[in-house]
Parts: sequence; C-alpha cells; structure tokens
Amino acid sequence: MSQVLPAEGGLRRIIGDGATLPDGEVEGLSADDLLALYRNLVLLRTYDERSVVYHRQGRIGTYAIFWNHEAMQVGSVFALEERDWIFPSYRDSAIGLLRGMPVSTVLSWWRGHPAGWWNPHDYNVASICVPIGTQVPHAVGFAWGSRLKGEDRVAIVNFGDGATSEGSFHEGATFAGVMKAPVIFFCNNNQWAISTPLAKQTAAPTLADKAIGYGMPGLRVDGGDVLAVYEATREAVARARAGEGPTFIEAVTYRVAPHATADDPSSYIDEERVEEEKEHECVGRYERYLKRLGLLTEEHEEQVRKGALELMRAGMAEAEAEPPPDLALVFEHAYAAPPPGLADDLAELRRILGQ
Ligand SMILES: Cc1ncc(C[n+]2csc(CCOP(=O)(O)OP(=O)(O)O)c2C)c(N)n1
Ligand SMILES: [Mg+2]
Repeated sequence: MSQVLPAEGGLRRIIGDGATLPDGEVEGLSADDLLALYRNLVLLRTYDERSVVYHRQGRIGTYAIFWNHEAMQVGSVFALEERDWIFPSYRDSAIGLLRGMPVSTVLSWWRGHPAGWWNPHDYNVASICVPIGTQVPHAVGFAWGSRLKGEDRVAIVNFGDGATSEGSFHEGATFAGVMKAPVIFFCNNNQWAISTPLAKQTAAPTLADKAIGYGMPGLRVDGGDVLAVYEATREAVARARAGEGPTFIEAVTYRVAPHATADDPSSYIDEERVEEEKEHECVGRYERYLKRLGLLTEEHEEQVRKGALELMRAGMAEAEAEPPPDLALVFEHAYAAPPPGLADDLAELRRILGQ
C-alpha cells in the first residue's frame, strides 16, 4: 500500500534572486532544454500581451489574461510526453501553442470563429472549458480510460483556486484517487476567483492540503519558477506512469492582471501587492537566471522576442482572412430537434446582418 503523506508546507523553488537566495538546478535538463523553456515562455507572454491589444482594437472578444501564469503552463507541459493529454481552462487558452497549434487557431477561438475549433486528437489538447472545473472529470475519465486500454498516457488538468470549491473538482478527485487514474491535478493558485480572495474560498491552510482527503500526494511549488514547476510535474508524471495514481500540484502565484478584459479589479484588489508581484514576474525571473548561467545573450533574447511577435502578427492576419462563418452555426448543435422559433431567429439575424 502506498502511503499518502501530508501535503508539503513550503514552496518548491529552483530559481534564486541573484542576491541572497542561491540558484538551484534541475537534474537532466540540458542547455538546449533550458533555452527551449525560454522560447516557450516568450511565446506565451507575447501571445498574451498581443491579445490584450487585439481585444482593445476590437479584433478578438473578451479575453482571459494569463500574464505571469506562463511559468506554470510552460513548466508543466515540458514535463509531459507528446502522447500525454492536456485539459485546459480558459486561463490556459494558448497552451496548445506549446503543442504546435497555430496561433491563428487560438485567436479564432477568441474571435468566436469556428476556425478556432480544433480536433483535440491533433494536439492531444482537449477543448477549453469555460464552466469552472468541468474539465476535471473529463481528464480523470480520459486518464482512467487510457489505463483500461493499456495505453501509457498521462493526463494533466489545469484549473484555478476557485475551481477547488466546485463539485466537479471533488467528483473528479475522488474518482481519480479511488481508481488510481494517471492524472495530474494542476492548480494555478493565483489567489483570486474573479473578486473572491483565497481566504473566502477555503478555510484549508493550503490548497495542497485538500489532496490528502482524496488519497493523493499534494505538492506546493512557486508558480513563478518555471524550473520548480517542471520538476514537480515531472515527479507527478513519473508517479502516474508507474501506476501509483494521481498527484495534486498547487502552484502558488498572484493574479497581477484583471480577471479578464471585461473586469475592473481596482474595486477589490490590493494594488500595492500587484505592483510588488509584477517586480518578479516569471519571464523576467527566468531571463535573469539564464543570464547568470551565461546561457542567454541580449541578441538571443531579442531574436526570440522578435520571432514570437512575427508569429503573432502572421497568426492574426490568418485569423482575419477567414471568411465569416455561417450564422446558422450559432443555432446548431444545441438541440436534436430545434424548436421552430429558432428558425425565425436565424432568419431575423440574417436579415439584420445582411448575410
Ligand atoms: C460553473 C461556473 N460558475 C461560475 C462561473 C463564473 N466564473 C468565471 S471565472 C470564475 C472564477 C474562477 O476562479 P479560479 O478557479 O480561481 O480561476 P482563475 O480565473 O483565477 O484562473 C467564475 C466564478 C463559471 N464560469 N462557471
Ligand atoms: Mg484563481
């Protein structure tokens, strides 16, 4: 019988601060790996920053900003094999880019265009879930199903601190623990669920403490440290592959951007704390780490940033070149037998929009 230990208290950390806190290193990562992690971080950062601009220009719809969440997304995905599946939330909308999904696909998703509907089998990335926590039972069912089929696949499910209060999280975690499903519960604890702070979300001392109730280990990691996230996820993946069941990872960070482009956090957030957290945001921290190691030059940094920006511009051009979708799509796929009123609504929409 494997023993489930109480959740970790302290946060795992690898990256130092260049002063009193020493740098660590992760065994098994080559210089090429370290630079690949950097490129991925810049890709997601650029995607996120450009998306906010595109939103303001009216070129994409409401957008869920993930600025300073990149280390959690990049570090965790780097610990997976291509055959492993990712079950993202809206906060991880661009995680498919790490699996070769075109930028135009993700932008189309935020434009509400069907070109943004990808086939999950093409990238082993499930569809984005907007209802909080619903991706959790999807991931658990998938992981358990894979095990039954004798496949060697692991699933990772990304969700926030608020999602841990949802029934679907509880159902998924209970099931995964009992069935020893090869799944990783990756919680981005950004300490806010829109305007609900963590202290009102739970009375548990840490979110990782919840793990013991489901019979799985709970790890706590600094969510702004891409290497610590990678290392913790790699351990969870090894456990899942060995048939030892699920792991809960609590990656601790702080939401420094509004919940989404439709949110104004000034009425509830602590602005001073936001400014403080921005000082050591995850991409800059990793850049400084690589520079201390002598692995990153200004020229290389410039080149990586420029490449990411070009990818974004080309992706937006491609997304905007898509012909407008058929308006009927808005009305399809909801009912097996659509009520007659919907046909009238569609006719009216066509008349108003002249399509
Ligand atoms: C089932 C459900 N209830 C409520 C909402 C409205 N809602 C959207 S985002 C959000 C907060 C989620 O917070 P958290 O899980 O911490 O994720 P974060 O947005 O911080 O990444 C809520 C309540 C929803 N999308 N789905
Ligand atoms: Mg949150």
